[in-house]
Order: sequence, then structure tokens, then C-alpha cells
Amino acid sequence: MKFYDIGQPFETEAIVNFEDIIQVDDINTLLDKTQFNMEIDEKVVLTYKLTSEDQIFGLGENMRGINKRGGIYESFCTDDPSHQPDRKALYGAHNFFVVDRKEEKVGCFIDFPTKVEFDFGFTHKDELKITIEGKDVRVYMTTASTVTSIVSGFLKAIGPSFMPPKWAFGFQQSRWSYPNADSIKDIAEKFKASDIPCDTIYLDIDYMKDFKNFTVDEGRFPNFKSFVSEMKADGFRLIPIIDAGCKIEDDYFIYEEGVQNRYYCEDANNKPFVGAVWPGKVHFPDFINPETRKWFGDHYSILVDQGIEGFWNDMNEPAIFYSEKRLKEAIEFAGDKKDKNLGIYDFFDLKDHFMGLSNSDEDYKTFNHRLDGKTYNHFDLHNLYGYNMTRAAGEAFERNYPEKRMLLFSRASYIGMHRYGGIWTGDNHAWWEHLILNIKMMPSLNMCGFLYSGADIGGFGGHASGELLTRWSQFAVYTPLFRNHACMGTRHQEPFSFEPETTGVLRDTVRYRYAMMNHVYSEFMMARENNTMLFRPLTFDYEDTHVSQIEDQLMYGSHMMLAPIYTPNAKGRYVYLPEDMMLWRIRSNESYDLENYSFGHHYINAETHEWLTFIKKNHLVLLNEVKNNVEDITLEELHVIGFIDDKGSYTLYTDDGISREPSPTYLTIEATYENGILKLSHSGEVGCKNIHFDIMTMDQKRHKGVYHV
Ligand code: MIG
Repeated sequence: MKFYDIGQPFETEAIVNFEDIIQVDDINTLLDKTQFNMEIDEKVVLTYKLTSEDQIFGLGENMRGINKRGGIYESFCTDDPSHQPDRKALYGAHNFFVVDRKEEKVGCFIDFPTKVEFDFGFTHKDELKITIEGKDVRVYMTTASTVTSIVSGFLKAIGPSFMPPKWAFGFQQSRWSYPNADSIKDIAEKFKASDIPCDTIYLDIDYMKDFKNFTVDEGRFPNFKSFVSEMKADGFRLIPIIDAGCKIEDDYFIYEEGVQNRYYCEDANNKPFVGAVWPGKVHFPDFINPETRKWFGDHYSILVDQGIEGFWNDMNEPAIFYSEKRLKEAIEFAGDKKDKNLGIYDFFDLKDHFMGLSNSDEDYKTFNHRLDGKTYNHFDLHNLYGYNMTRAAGEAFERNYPEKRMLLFSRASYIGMHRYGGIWTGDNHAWWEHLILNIKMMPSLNMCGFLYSGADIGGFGGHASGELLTRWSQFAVYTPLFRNHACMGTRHQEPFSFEPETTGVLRDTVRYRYAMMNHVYSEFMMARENNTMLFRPLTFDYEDTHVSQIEDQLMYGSHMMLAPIYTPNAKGRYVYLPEDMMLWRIRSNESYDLENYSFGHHYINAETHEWLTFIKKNHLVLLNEVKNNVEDITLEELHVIGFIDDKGSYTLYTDDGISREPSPTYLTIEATYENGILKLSHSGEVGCKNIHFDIMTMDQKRHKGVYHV
């Protein structure tokens, strides 16, 4: 990879490993071979002529499909809960993409902390046009013969993903809001009573005293510390939310310390900027500044000292409901209109004064960050805000708890943030459209480094039907972050909140994730280690031209292909197999069928309680016995399911699941099939005693038995 600096780009620290990267001082050297053109004026504009075959992958958290061609996107972290098809930006700013052209693939990363528009053949079908709102930018380019080699090079350059504790791969239950300790206990009890595994329960903003970060409402959560340990003893870790904005209130330590030390973003008069979010009026910590990061990050210990081991950082685009200044202006404007006979245009003007109050560029332009004696306007660094909030926490955890991993994920992000925490994809909706969006988004998130990620299962806004939640959960058993979360006011969507049949199916689905726990964890850790993606479009793995059209199936890890069902009332779906594979028709971990399918198109039935996972030829998948908590799972009795022609193997990565510098051990299982005899062998030692196998061979024979390790 090469990069070229235009002007004086801000150091975002998106890329940290420059081993295979060279800086060039001639723009032509950068663009050489890529066929990109660049014009530098008040803005920097890059263009590229697309052929009719070209596909474009990347841009991380975004709308539309896997192939981003034909759409227009904006890189600008934004809190807008309506993820409609024409939205140009969501919460993340992930400016990396690859153009997949037959002869040569081109990778590009625009390292720029504020607005960039990516017009991927929207305005003109054959033109890719990138408009960068400024002229201090670092542009990275690379070419290679495969998309995956470009992606791996990029993943290496941005550094490995944050390492979550293993328990964070368990099922997680959330809702805005469980209002008090009793309601949380009640949720925990219902999980136990219905025998559904679950490892965490979330605390949304209501656990705080008046929405103040690092405080707990003693009225609703008395004796918080003992409550946390009681819940943990019961098998549930509590995961509190932290918001970006900090309440303005005398005697509130975060307010006072921050003001005294100038830790907050300031307006043009060097006064802390005032915006409003849940707590009412707030200041926003200047996370760009390392001293602020240290100060804010160390405060997470207030909750860690009470037994907390994980957090989610919210509202860090940052979301601003209104600023003091512009609300005042709007009210004054409205006051002038009082008793006047408003024309239609005046009416709209009046309305716009209020409708445009939230998350406005105008506000973002009125406050500043301070770093190394220099002042930077927030708008110019906007996309780095959430990244650096999460970095503040991540760096603090590394400093303060060097032995142990903590769970951490964020809503807003920029490339590079994945080193400190994961992301969830924000306020989606209980719509089938958002299930398929989740499916399509996973590969592009992985391309940008975000391995520990997932959507709110069942949808955040709106009311989820049992069927939607079931289908969504069937897909989400594969996503590292496996969390059911919903907005207040919506129908309850905990897995036990439905009629017994649906709850039963959801139980089996969650239990299946626990059966796959070591598999999911191992695939995650190996992807992290090897700079590969956990979820891949089929076209990243296979050459045939039809495969490039498939957007509703994904390759998963090294052994599997997923064909999720994402439409209501479906009793099956079309599946395209790029090679012969074995269908693993899962109902629950105790009940499944194995069926051989040959290369090509198939319509495959799948009732609501079944889902379609394929195992590649000469591959194995490993399951463990189910427990209701990740930490109770052992490796003593393992189960192997596989599809063997002549020979296949499986390597399991394991570690203690909690150390920051783990000492992994590996177990490799090999299956060979010769003259009608299937043989298993193994190497490595992970404490496994028996491997129960159920292996299908190409000749349609099923081999079952127990292999003693
Ligand atoms: O303005 O904390 O995306 O997950 O439940 C809403 C309340 C603020 C937005 C998050 C959502 C969370 C909610 N938050």
C-alpha cells in the first residue's frame, strides 16, 4: 500500500502498522496503476471510470448491499434512527473500499476526519467520484490481483481487533430500559425458569442518577455493588451504558473536574460548549486530547470497582438534541411570529428552525478541540469523536487492568477504533429489511476491522414479531456480538416474551449458539490473528461469475456458508452453491439433518424453526456441550459434524478467555475417508476426552461414533 499526503492531514491513527506501506511524494506514483484521477482545489476530488463489470465493496457500516455500486454515501458519523434505504450515513465513518475489476483490484482508504462523499456510480452510472470536504487529507491506494489480499493488507495495517472476553460471546439481553434492580432480577429469573442461556443483562441510561455518567441511581439500584456481585454469582454480568455528554450540575465531580481542567470542548470564547442530550444541558469531553481521554477513561473504574466488566458507549457521534445557542435563536424567531398571519413558506421556515436543531453541522462548527497547543474545529474532526471516546475507555482498561479483558463497544466509530472496542449498528428497526441489512453489512464491517460487531437482534425501534425475532436470531447466532436490544415503548422481545412455541424455538436457537461457542470464538480469534474476515461475500472466495450476484448468502470462517432466511412467512429459500456442500439443517443442537447438495441452484425448504447452514467439502465443524453460561462450558465432550470426500481437518483455538495476552492451545481433528472407511485422528491437547462424530461422506454414507482422545 502507498499513501500520499495532500496538505497537512490530521493524524487520525487509523493506520498503525506501516511495515508494508510506503509514503510517496508524487501523486502520480500513488495513482499509478489504479486508474484514479485526482483534482485538488478547495476540495479534493477523486474520480475513476467504472466498467460495466466493476463491483465495489467496503464502506463498513452503511446502507444498501454488499456491492455498494449505484449508491451515494456520506462519511459523517450521525445519529439518525431512521435507517431508510436512501440514508447516506449511519453512525460509523469507514472510508475503505475495494473496486473489484477483472484484471486488477484497487483498494482505497481516505484517511480524513470529516465529510467525504462517495458517489459510486449514482450520479453517473460509470463514474466513481469521491469528494473530500477539505484539502488536508491522506490517501492510501493499493492494487492486487485479489480482493482478499487487499483486505488482509489493510487489516494488517490498521492492527488487530480488540479482544473481548469469551463470556462476551454469550447471549446478551438488553432493553431501554429495565428501570430498577428488581426488573433486572425478574429478567434473570425468567431466563433461568425458561432454561435459556444468557450471560449479560444491560443497563441503559436509567441506571444513572439523572443521566449522569459514572453515577448510579441509589433509589432504583440500592447497594449497587452487592447487586452486581449477586447477579454475577447468578450467571449474569451487568453491562452499563456511558454517554458522551456530561451533565452540567454544580457539585457533580465530572462537571467540576472537567471545567476546572478544561477537559471539555469549548466555543469560540473558550467557554465549554453547551448542548443538550438526555441529562439536559451537557458539556462534551474533548476526547481528541490525550489528557481528557485519560481523565475520562479512568472514571470507568468507579463502576469497575463495583464489579462491572463491560460497557457500551453511546451518543458519541456526538448526538446533540439541541445547542443552547440555536434553541434560543429558534425560540426568538418563533416569538417574532407570534400573532402574525403566517404564509405557507413562513410556516415551513418556522418549522425548519426547530426540525433542524438536532445534530446540525452548524453546531458542530461552533465548538473546538485543543491538542498540543493548537485548536481544531469540531466539524473538521467530527468523525474521530466516538472513536476517541472508546479509545479513552480502551486505553484506560489497558492501563488499569493489564491482565484482564473487558467488554467494550461503541455506537460511533472511525477506522482504527476496532483496536479498542467493537460496535453495534445502532437504532435499527423491527423490520425484515433491517435483518437483510444486518446480513449484508457484516462483511463490510469486517473489511474495516470491526470483527466484534452485531445488530440489535429483533430490531431496536418498532415491535418485533416472534417470527422476525426467530429468523434474526438464527442469523445472529453467528455474529460475535449476540445481543437482543429494544427501545422503550416497544413490545417486549426477550426470548421468553412470546407464546410457548416461539419461545421454545428461540431457546433452541440460543442454545445452538452455546453449542457453537468454541467454534465461534475460535473462528473469531483466528480471523483476528490472521487478518481475515469472519463474514465474507461469496465472491471473495469463489471465482464463478454467478457468485458475484449473491448478496444473501455469506461465507463464515473457514468451514461454513450461511443461507439465512430473511423474509416473512418463508418456508424455504433459493440457495446457490458455488461447489458441492453439505446442508446442516439445524433445528436445535440435538436435532438436525445432514443432506448432500451439489453445485448449482436449489430451492430448499426451511420451516420457521429450522435454518440452513452449509459445511464445505472436506470440512468439519466442532460443537461443545451446552451450558447456560459461557464460563461453564468445558471441552471434555466435543461433537464433530462434517462433510468429507477424502480428507479434512479442523483446528480449534482455545485460551482462558480472559487474559489480555492469552497463551492459546490448539486441537486439530482430522478425518480421512479411504476405501469406505472413515478414520479420525487428532493432535494437540485441550482437555478433550471424547469426540462424538457425525460425518457425511460424498457417497451419502453417514458415519457416527465416538473417538476417544
Ligand atoms: O437517544 O440510551 O442507540 O441503543 O437504548 C437514544 C437509550 C439513546 C440510543 C442507543 C440505544 C439506547 C438509547 N440511546
